Amino acid sequence: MTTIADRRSELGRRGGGLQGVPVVFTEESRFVPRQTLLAALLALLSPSLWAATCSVEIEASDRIAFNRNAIEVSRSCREFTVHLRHSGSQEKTLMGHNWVLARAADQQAVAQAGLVGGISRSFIRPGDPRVIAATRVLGGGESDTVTFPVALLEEGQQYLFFCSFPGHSALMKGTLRLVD
Ligand SMILES: [Cu+2]
Repeated sequence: MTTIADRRSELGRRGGGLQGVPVVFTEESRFVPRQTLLAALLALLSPSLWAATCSVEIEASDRIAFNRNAIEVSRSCREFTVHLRHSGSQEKTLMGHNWVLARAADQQAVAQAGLVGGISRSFIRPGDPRVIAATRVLGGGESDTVTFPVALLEEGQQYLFFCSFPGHSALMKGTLRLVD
């Protein structure tokens, strides 16, 4: 996590400031001029210095549902991370959930192909090239995370995320799209 102090020291290292306000920080420096502090705060507010949120938390429970039906991925992200949590208490063999990403046009075929591998392969056919990203199947109380390069997403393409546990994808799915 980047703190104001980190930003300040970075500005100090660059030796620059906003609008010609000199920014000089040394280890001994105890006194921060008000102007300098203002410059640092303005820098923090500048949109270009804010990294987009390149991750999302998604949850499922003992019901056949995700807690969201849409995910937006900023084009400015190099990678995107999905944190999946199963907040229920049922065994994964009864009410398992995973998070799988594929093109919308491939979604049903990917779910179908995944049935063959069974739960030991998290209902994903090993090596299925249509799977862009997938977590393992979780039971109650478990979590998993998957990260994928945003470069895998094509402009104008439609994507769906879904749970490939048998019978779940009709209810457990949503859209994923690129945004600015
Ligand atoms: Cu599920």
